[in-house]
Amino acid sequence: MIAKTQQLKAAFDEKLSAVQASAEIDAIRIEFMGKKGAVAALMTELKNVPNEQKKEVGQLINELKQHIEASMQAKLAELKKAEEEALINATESYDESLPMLTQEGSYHPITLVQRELEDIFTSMGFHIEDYSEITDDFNCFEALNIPKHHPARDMQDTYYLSSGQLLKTHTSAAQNTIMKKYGAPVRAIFPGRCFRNEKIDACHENTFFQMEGLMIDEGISISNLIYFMKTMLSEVFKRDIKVRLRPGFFPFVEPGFELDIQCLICNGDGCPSCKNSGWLELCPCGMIHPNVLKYGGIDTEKYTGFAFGLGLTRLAMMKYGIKDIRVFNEGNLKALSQFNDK
Ligand code: FA5
Repeated sequence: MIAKTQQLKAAFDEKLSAVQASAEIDAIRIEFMGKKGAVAALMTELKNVPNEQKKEVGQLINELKQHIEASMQAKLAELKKAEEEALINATESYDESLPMLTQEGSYHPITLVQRELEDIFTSMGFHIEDYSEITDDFNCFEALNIPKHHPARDMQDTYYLSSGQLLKTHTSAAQNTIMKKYGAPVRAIFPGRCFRNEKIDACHENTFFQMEGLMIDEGISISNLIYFMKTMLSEVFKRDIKVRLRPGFFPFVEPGFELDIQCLICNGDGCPSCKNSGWLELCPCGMIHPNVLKYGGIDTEKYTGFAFGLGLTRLAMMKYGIKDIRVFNEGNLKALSQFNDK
């Protein structure tokens, strides 16, 4: 048996050294390591070996198996590398003067609106922050004055991950991190994708964009908030639009407001895009609740601030006259490319 094992090893080495292409390795694997292969046959014979030799022969067969596997792997890697290099080196001739066949890409309407807003806010001294789409209960709710079992959680049907984390339901989830990172004074905007388990219709998606903004400094009041909101809207629409400010409840602001704009699809008459109300909820906002400032490590005796959570997807609908929010996520390039004015 010992001699047989050695012969098999020699036979394998000889066959492997003759292999020229990676595709041939499989045949060798089957011949030697397959269910009915040479090594399996050797294992069957092991039962006939006298007991005192079994251990030694068994060990030899195991070593042979390891040798075969390792050698095949090394050979495969060597052959694949050579084959890839040969492919790269293969000279292909092509005509450099031919026009490109690919169609030029275009920006998504949300990207266009987001960039426009970023320009407006950076010109007013805000800086842009980035924030991850996966967050946790503390950042998304608790640090925003929404403790566990608070009814306000029902307004945002949340996707939880098996890790215990969650997909952020609103960009406000970044407020605490930003306060801790920069302290006060601070002016920041943070656009991002949000996720809610929503019943989808012409103005609700389960995946949509918001742009959060916050400003914290000494002596900040509601008039500052209204000034920034007005400036932002007049810059984006570049024409007169009707807005209304009404009280709105969010546990993380006090007082809180809902800033609606008159629907630009139906000019206020009512249509599916505005749920037939003539108005579209666009930008809730308010003065940051002192508890939220405290969670963020801000001195509430010295500083106050405002925050807003602009519905970026809905803003893009209004700006470009897109009647149905589902267009944004459908991936219909023909529909999405028509708004490009780069
Ligand atoms: C919030 O998400 C608050 N975090 C906003 C906020 C920030 C308030 C800071 C106060 C201070 P709300 O759930 O209303 O609020 O969403 C904000 C905006 O996001 C809405 O006005 C709307 O324009 C947009 N929005 C909300 N849900 C959807 C949805 N399912 N599809 C598309 N847009 C949505």
